[in-house]
Amino acid sequence: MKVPATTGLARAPAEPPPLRLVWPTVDVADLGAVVAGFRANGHVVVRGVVPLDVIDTVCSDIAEVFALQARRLGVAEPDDASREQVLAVMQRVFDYDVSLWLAGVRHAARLASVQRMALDASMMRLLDAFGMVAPTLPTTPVLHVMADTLRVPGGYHGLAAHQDWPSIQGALDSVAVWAPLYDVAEDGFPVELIPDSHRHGLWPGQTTHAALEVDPSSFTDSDFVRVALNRGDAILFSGFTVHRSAVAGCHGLRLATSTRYEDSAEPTFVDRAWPCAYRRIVERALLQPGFPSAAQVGQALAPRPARNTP
Ligand SMILES: O=C(O)CCC(=O)C(=O)O
Repeated sequence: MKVPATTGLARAPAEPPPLRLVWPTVDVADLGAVVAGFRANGHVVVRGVVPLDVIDTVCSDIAEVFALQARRLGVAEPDDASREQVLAVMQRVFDYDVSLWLAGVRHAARLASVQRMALDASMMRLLDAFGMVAPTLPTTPVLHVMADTLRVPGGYHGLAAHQDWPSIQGALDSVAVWAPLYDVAEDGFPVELIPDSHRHGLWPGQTTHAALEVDPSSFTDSDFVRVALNRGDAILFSGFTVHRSAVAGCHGLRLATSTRYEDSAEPTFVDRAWPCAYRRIVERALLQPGFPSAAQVGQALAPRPARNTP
């Protein structure tokens, strides 16, 4: 690792990154070890933290979002919310119209179930263990979709090396929780990170539309570690941990959510009056002029049967 102006380790030759194990890996039952691991390393892998029924609901809602478009387009709907079926229906919508697929991904990120996962009691327990006072979310959870067959030309296909803090600029002790919705193997687009990179504070980099990307001359590919995660597991990392999407050699569909939590009482956060680089922007002009008619409003409000949601 070539860290900013502190060490002078040699640049490794360009070759595929070795698959080292991320340490530490802790069961959620040992919350003390979770926090200790995070504080010592800037990241920790927590096994079994997100309840599976909470994840199941997210997956079936995502399947439903794309099923709604599949029905409209007259293409096959998913039979269930398995990864294979979700990929298949996403693929059909993608092949029909990439912008419709993108709209589906953006819409799925707004699902109540995604937000509920971020606010589940399991997450609140974690934040309590970290000693967070009146924790806040600087923005809603992010839904990350990666698949080799769902690659928008010139569009998003993973994030380059970055730290989260510059995108938020809030509490210095923020914790990001990255949780897969299906198992993620080491060749299934995991997140990879540089252990101990948080110790160097802000790394030099360049602002892009997606992040403040860390200067590639500051690291080598072999500095990154990746780990396979099962559904229910999560990686917790600091706002200063350098991380990126693993792409090389990866395939399949990977779905994950990530949420950032901040401690209202972090002293510099209080002194800086809780800044937040995220902005909510509202388009005031009508997106579809002339829509809706009064009849459409009436129809939308007509009685319909309740759903038995889990
Ligand atoms: O899911 C990914 O591939 C990237 C996640 C990430 O870098 C982030 O959440 O900051």
